[in-house]
Amino acid sequence: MKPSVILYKKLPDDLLARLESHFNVTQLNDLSPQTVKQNAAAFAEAEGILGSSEKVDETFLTHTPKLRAASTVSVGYDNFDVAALTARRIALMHTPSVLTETVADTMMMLVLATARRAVEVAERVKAGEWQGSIGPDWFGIDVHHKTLGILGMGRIGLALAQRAHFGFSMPILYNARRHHQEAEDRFDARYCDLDTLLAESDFVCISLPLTEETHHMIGAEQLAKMKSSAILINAGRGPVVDEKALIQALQNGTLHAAGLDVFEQEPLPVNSPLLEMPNVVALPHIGSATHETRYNMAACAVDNLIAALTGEVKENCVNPQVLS
Ligand code: 8YV
Repeated sequence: MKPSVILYKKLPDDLLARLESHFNVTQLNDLSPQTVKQNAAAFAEAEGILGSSEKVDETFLTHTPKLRAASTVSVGYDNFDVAALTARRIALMHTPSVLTETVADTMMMLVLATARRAVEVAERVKAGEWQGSIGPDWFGIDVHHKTLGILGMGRIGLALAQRAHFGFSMPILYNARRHHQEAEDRFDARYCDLDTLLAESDFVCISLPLTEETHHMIGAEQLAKMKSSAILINAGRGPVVDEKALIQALQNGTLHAAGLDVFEQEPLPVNSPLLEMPNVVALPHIGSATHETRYNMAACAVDNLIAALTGEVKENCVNPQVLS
């Protein structure tokens, strides 16, 4: 008998076929309490689940007594209660490597778009405002040779450092839990404390997971330490930044601009003051959202679930202690 799994994300046909060749798959739209209630029998039998951003916590786990593995189509897993999963010996699998380059591209795009005001001036062209030769009210600021500060030197931080160093000749500062020799050797990145990074960087780029330690790590106090000419980029998780404090800093002009792919609440509420600011580039959490990368993430998540339930896990497990 094939193990039963719940799929709560749409998969490309070939990947769905691969999943179905190993498992009895119940396809659902989400993991909302209503969906769980309506499909109680399927959840009671499920040994695996595969999806992405839905919350998986203690309450959810009371409905899945046979669950052995959860596979998320993402690198971030802050929506999973890892301690609760681990206590029940449920393996949590994620997709860390396949999206690195794409997310780093997104971050570099935000650096360029905010510095050169790409979105704002493109909108002015569309509005018919380009009537003669352009003056300083269309100008941006340079990116090349400016100092880039990276918070969190994981895979994505490293790929961003590579782009900034080789592509834009940018001196790089970074702050992370530990020194990263490769970043220092290959990209000349200099480790420094958070306050120094904030004070010296022209661009502060956040590439951190959301944890208890990183929640609101950038608040009013930290924003005040940044140069008033500096730009904040966040493509990690929204709640790493205190959004109210960010809005205030932008409104007061103590921060030059912000490029944001993630927000405290997603989708970003349409009445957010951020949407009224020309110096804010707000993206709809597209960090990894290319056809190629989203396919590779989904394929990785499928393989992760197959490994966790029917084979041998060699990589991508967040809590490998449950496997022994
Ligand atoms: C995915 C992400 O957005 O991998 C992550 O952690 O934030 C994104 O790349 C998202 O979770 C949808 O699958």
